[in-house]
Amino acid sequence: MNINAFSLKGKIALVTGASYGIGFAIAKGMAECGATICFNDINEELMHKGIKAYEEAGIKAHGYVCDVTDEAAVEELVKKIEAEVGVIDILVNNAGIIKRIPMCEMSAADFRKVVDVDLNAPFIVSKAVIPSMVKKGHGKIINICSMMSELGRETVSAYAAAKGGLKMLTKNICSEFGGANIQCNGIGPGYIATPQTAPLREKQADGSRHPFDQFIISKTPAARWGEPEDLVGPAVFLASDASDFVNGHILYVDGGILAYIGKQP
Ligand code: NAP
Ligand code: GCO
Repeated sequence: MNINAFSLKGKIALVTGASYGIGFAIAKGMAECGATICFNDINEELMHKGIKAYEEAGIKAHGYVCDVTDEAAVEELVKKIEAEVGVIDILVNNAGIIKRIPMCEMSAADFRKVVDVDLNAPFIVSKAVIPSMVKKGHGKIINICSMMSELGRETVSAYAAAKGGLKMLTKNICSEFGGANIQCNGIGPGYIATPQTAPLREKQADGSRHPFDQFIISKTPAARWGEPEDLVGPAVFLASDASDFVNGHILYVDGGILAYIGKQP
């Protein structure tokens, strides 16, 4: 086994929405394995905060302001990266939003917004980077899916529909571009402690854990929330030569949630 198969030395990675949270952790880990990091945020101030955070970690990241739902802006972003940094070898479609609203109270506009960011945008960004990957003769695309690519729950109809679609988009990119030596896989994080899930972990007035927090602990064999760092090893694997024959796979990094009926109350 050539241990260098896990190295990302000489590779250029674009991680979308990676000023903080899961995207930041994945990008930082990829940089520590040798990759050059490009990332975007929709918000300029947060992008600059992200640059600073990478610098504090000893990483010279290339930051860009771009709304991943805006096809023209994404095409411009990819052209800029190719001119300033080089052809993208690894794309991580990480940027995402969630709206937790009971379905019959959710507007169609809200539903469309979630699908736009969580499903349409990974299509848009993948479509922008694939032609150069084909020309280069290789590429890695990693879509950040979710438990909701497999399971539903109340109030997250748009998010589950989008993440379910993202699972199938992953399989379709695999099918359409596997012959060009492009591997497209997904990572399905469990419940990870980031700003996106902060409302589900807020301490109660009496200092007790949030009911949902307690629920997730009971549904996770690891009996803990995941940390963004728990996703780094799987992401590096899927970005590296070590996974060249892994394609169309959703790698769930969930502490065992999908395998477990849940602790008896
Ligand atoms: P987060 O803390 O909410 O961060 C999301 C990032 O995406 C932010 O940097 C945000 O930028 C960016 N973003 C949102 N809309 C964008 C747009 N239109 N264009 C560009 N950037 C945009 O989320 P997270 O928890 O790190 O999650 C990252 C990914 O993992 C998401 O796809 C999420 O669905 C998925 N995921 C999360 C969990 C979890 O438990 N946390 C589990 C499974 C999957 P701004 O801050 O400027 O809005
Ligand atoms: C929710 C959570 C989840 C996580 C994640 C689980 O409200 O249920 O936000 O959706 O974000 O997607 O994998």
